[in-house]
Amino acid sequence: MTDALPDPLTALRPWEAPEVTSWGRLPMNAVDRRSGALPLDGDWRFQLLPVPDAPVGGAWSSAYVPGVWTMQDTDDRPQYTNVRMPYPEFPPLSPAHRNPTGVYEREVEVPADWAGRRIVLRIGAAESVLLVHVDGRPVGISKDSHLAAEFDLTGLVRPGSAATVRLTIVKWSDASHIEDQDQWWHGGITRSVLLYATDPLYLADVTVRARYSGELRVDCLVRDTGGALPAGWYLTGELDGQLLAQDREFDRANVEDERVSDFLGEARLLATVPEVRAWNAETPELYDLTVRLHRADGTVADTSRHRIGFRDVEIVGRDLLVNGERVFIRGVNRHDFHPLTGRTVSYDDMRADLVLLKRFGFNAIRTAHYPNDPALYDLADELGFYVVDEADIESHDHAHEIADDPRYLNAFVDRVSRMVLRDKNHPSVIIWSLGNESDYGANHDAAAGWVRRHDPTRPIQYEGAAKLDWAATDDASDIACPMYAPLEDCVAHALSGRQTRPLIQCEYSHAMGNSNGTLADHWAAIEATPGLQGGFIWEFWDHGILQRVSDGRPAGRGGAGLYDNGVAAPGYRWAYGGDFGEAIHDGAFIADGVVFPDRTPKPAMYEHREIAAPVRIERYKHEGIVLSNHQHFRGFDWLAAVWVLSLEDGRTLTAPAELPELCPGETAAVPLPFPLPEDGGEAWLTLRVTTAQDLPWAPRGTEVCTPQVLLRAADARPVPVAAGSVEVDDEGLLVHPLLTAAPALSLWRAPTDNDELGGIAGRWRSWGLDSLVRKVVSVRRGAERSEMGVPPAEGWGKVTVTAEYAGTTGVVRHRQVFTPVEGGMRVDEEAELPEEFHDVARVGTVFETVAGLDLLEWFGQGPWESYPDRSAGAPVGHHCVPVDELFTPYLRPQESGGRHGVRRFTLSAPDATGLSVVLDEPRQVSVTRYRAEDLTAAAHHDELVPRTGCVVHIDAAHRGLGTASCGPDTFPSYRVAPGIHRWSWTLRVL
Ligand code: IPT
Repeated sequence: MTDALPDPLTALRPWEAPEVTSWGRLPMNAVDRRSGALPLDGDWRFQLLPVPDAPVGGAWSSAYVPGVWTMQDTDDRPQYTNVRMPYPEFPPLSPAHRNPTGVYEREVEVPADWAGRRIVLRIGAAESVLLVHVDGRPVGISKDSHLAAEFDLTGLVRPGSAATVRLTIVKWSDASHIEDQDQWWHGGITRSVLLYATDPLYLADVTVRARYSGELRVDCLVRDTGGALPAGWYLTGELDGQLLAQDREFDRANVEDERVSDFLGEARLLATVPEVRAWNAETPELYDLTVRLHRADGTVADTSRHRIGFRDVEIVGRDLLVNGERVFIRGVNRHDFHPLTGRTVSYDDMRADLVLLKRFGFNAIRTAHYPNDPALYDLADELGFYVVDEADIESHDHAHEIADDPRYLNAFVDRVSRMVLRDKNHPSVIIWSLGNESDYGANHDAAAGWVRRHDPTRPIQYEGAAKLDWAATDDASDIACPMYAPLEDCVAHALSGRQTRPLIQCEYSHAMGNSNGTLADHWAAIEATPGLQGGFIWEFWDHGILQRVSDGRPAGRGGAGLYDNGVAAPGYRWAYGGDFGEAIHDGAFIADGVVFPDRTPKPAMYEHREIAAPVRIERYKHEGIVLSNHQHFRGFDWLAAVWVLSLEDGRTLTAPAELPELCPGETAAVPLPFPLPEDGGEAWLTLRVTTAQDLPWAPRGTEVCTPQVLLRAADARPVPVAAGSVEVDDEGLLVHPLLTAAPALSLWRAPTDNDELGGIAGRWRSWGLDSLVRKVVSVRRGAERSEMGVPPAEGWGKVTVTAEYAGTTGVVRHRQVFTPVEGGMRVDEEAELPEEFHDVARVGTVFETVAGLDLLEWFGQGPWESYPDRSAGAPVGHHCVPVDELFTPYLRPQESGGRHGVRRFTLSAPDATGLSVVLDEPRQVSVTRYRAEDLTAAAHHDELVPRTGCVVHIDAAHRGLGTASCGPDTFPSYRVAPGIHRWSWTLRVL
């Protein structure tokens, strides 16, 4: 290629021309071209230019395709910003002197047997502007970073010889201003590149409409490279191996409306499938459809294969119906993300994402905030997910300016229409989304108009349109799809009588760090309130990039296996915003998913699984246990179950469970599986529900849910008999052989992301809760008759310690009464919080133990981490977890590892020595290797140095988690009030 003449593609400066959405690019379509294609993935010659019009030099390195150069060995690193653009230039401009531009080049051997065929180059996705040259000749331009671009190379390449393909990718452009999504900025080619050939007579598009009734309509477009179509071509279709046009089983099957213009062939295949197995997310029944285009002599010129599903989507009144049912949308927002490649995801990765979501009760995905990899939709069809397919439009930083800017009109319509053209045949796609966070303007209406005409079978949603008035009926959105709306507003709207359309939150329950508080409250309200149908949790991934700590580089594709259980290997860490030295960044806001960067589920996932339980225990009554079916389309035949009775005294009884035959929505009483033992104290009955057979997303025996009911409440705890003595020093601190730090008052927790970004931790710091100064007021040994109400002999060993904990704006008075009892001591505590401390993190006790007590066993909620407003997924029972596994390694260290509703626990060494604690009532307890200040001081998990002993918190009250990093705080009922708090616990040596 000669660089002497100005290259027309570069000369156009298309990176600053929003009107130019493409040049020379073929129309998007839904024809399947996977078979027979020539993959061009692998190492390409590569060089990174400082700006797009810089001359291409002679020095090449190499880069892997598909892959972003920002994750490979270049000096252009990933950068994370949320709302703001990473540079100040106003749309449509980009930084004039710093616009990394990757030039990828390779030779392609064009198969000799492609002679006479139409040859097409497909670039799966490139961000943000793609310029294509072949043998130095300009071929085309494409924008729209998350959809494929195809170019016709027929006549430009010679079958049997090699062609040089050059792909130039400009990182910053006018398009970046509408790709301002909350994710890492990268540059490069993110999906596969391939070359394929067709007959000159070819299928230009296939549009499938398959209805719940069994009616099938397949509309095909036919073209010929020569322009004019040859006479006599025709189409056939085959459904699950049966020819549509010939099969007797279909009562109406034929080719209809065949219209042959000279240049554009249109034909429609029709059929009605009797007793069709309908598609829905619970039973995703698919049929194989093959469409064949024949030449006049009957030979096949072109073929397209589709997996189709028969289903209807409609809005009736304020309900979104799938096959006539008002389904709940248990959704999550999903990005194409991978910690080693940044943006390139394999089929196996996507399958693993969806399998995990399925196992945790999700049934819907919003492809935030752009069309995801095409294979994701195949998997959603197959595994059963409702998909909100979202166009690649987010102009967040300049939303208002762009929404009505006619220069961007093309881009809006182009991006939305191309998505629809690509994904229209997927039964999983039930809603089109016009994009995210781009204000609302005429450009949106133009795009919506195109969709309504082209695909009237699916509703449209766009948060920016509906947010002005959820009840409006004249905007671009068929659904009110707010983000982070307070629950009470949603309920009030549904009850207002004004509701005109379904209310499904496009984002809610922000999963940043230790979060997703009040999720169960949300779902209780959604399920109880007609008009509310669910929403999409923000988001699936923590986008931590695996980074080598020594040189700060992304580990890249070589980093496979350098992580486990959510934690990066020594010498590596999960990078978030700022970790690549970015001057402008938004920190850990990129780590806000329900899974860690290696897809390890966070505890919030278990909460979700239980909230989505298909089988529920409604109540325990004289008639037995009342079970209900909380699905929409199926019974319980895919499930197996076993009853587990957990008694406080340590016993666990099990019995096989027979699930009743229940249709969706039905309830039935089943008898108690065993007589309730008369002794044993508190008793909980759990139905452990698993898959009864191997499913595509779960082997037989996979746990599905664990609904639970209380059969018998705890008896009043007997007051232990006073005996022996306790040792307390002059400072009023307990001296105990197993404790290295005496029990003290704790009001502080390492702020969660919600605490920090919600401004709550700032308040705590201003009150001085992170650095309370303890002053002992008095230490009294022995008891007075009047005080104890017991004979002196029993009170003599008792020690009462009064201390003050001073913050900057208030003082907490704290009293501990240590009463020796058989085998240990009882500790009664009381703390009086002044009015100033009206919403603290916790009120409780903290102490530290000697090393070696490495196993925690408890009776209470578990085994997962749980908090007062996130405890639905943790059934009460006997749990046993090594201390090192109790902690949750959130990317930015924060309060974690808590267990809710703990009644008693033991901490023991392998030789069974250790300590036991019995609590006066179910309390929040945590046992970790870290003090709150250790966690507060660290910015990344790898900076933490575990202590050898245990840091134990017993909380009289612990603040809920909420979601205030982006959304509502926890409810007032989960906050810690000022005033007097009392709690007590009994400590014994094992
Ligand atoms: C909203 C965005 O749509 C989403 O991309 C993500 O940024 C999320 O919030 C927070 O993580 S935008 C926010 C400013 C409400």
